[in-house]
Amino acid sequence: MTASDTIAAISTPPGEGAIALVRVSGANAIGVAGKIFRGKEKPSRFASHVQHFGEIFDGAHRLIDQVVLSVHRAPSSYTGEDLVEISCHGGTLVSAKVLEACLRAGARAARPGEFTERAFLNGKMDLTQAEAVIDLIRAKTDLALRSATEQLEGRLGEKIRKICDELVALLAHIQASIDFPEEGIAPDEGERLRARHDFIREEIDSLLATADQGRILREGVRVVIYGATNAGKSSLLNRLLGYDRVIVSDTHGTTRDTIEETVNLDGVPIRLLDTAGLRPLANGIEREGMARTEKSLQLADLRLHIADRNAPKPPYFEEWIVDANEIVILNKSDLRENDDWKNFDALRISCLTGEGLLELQKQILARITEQNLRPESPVAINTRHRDCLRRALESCDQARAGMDQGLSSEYIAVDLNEALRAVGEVIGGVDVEQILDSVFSQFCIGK
Ligand SMILES: Nc1nc2c(ncn2[C@@H]2O[C@H](COP(=O)(O)OP(=O)(O)OP(=O)(O)O)[C@@H](O)[C@H]2O)c(=O)[nH]1
Ligand SMILES: [Mg+2]
Repeated sequence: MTASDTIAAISTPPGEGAIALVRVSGANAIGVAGKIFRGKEKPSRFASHVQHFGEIFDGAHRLIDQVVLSVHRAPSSYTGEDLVEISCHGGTLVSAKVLEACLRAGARAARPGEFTERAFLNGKMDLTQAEAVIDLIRAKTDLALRSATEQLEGRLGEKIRKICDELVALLAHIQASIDFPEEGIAPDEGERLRARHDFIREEIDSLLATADQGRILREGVRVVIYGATNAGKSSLLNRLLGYDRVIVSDTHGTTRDTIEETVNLDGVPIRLLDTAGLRPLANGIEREGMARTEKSLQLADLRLHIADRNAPKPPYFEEWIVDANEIVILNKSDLRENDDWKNFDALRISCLTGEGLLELQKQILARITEQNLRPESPVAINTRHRDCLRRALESCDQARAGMDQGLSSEYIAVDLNEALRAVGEVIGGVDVEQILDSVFSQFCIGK
């Protein structure tokens, strides 16, 4: 499958730099290059993957820039189509003019992600690999980067294909008894069939268990700082970030909105949220801020509940229930402790002197590890994969229920087909008929 038209885009980020890269892909990519490039040789005569120096001219034969151009012939290119790469000088206007020249010569402006989409459509990569490209670009920690690289190399795709193969084999055993009931073959039945099924279910389940880690690798752990006004929430955010991001003042209710920043804590990306302080007598804007705080708290992986050690203990602390997702912190340990806090079990820190902050970071990491949120395995699925695999699991369970109830093979096969389709969606679809044909050709069916 190939898209027919030729696309072009500036592949480097906007702004000034040493070099900008303009890419052209499609059946007419080399033709487009031929119209705008002048050098010792014509691009149509270039060997694949070799760089050539030359000049780019626009339609009116005006010189735009001196460039280096290479031709990557199908199918040995990123997109699997003929691909031309033009490295021009990295000015915003220069690169825009080179792109314009390409468009005037017959290419069309590419949509976001279209080069990678074509790579997928042309079978250069499966869907998980295409998704890994964007993860790789966005990776903020070493582990996220490693995870993306491994996914790009096809580790997740491999696992998915293995599950597909096992589902196909299971289907084949069931289908064999439908299609060739009289033939002298011995497809698995009863316990052996169930064991096959249960093995597949377990594999899907263990991939599903990586969803939380996948979310954290891609988005970070959501850690929400909350508590009474003036407790030092914004000071804590600034401290953990290492610079003064948020306004700090001794006025109660300084922070009105939620503020989010990402920090890298020992390789774990943390999305830190500073929130509007909670207090009973709040005006309109503050109430809205507090509503936002509540919302952030609902989505938090971990809550840092901070109070001022120097101030009286807020009454709500009396019946406060601290769960595993909350760390209670008493701030301002450089000041005298109010008697209310005597023997109160909490981590004491000072955002002013930095005392206790290392211990806090340790505790944050420990909680993340305890809750199995600390990403370790580089194979971790994203939300799309999770949705596909959940559907697959449901269908598997239905098939299993069918087996247990002694339903006829046709019914069980329908559910397993559904499961196969859902797992296949993770990598971009499987052709069930084709795989079944190839499996059946291996079956030794009677004489
Ligand atoms: N002595 C002392 N003062 C601190 C410490 N941490 C914060 N403060 C001060 O306490 C005041 C309130 O700090 P903020 O960080 O603005 O408090 P907040 O919880 O964000 O307050 P709101 O945004 O109003 O809810 C400021 O004057 C800070 O300088 C600390 O550890 N020791
Ligand atoms: Mg604040």
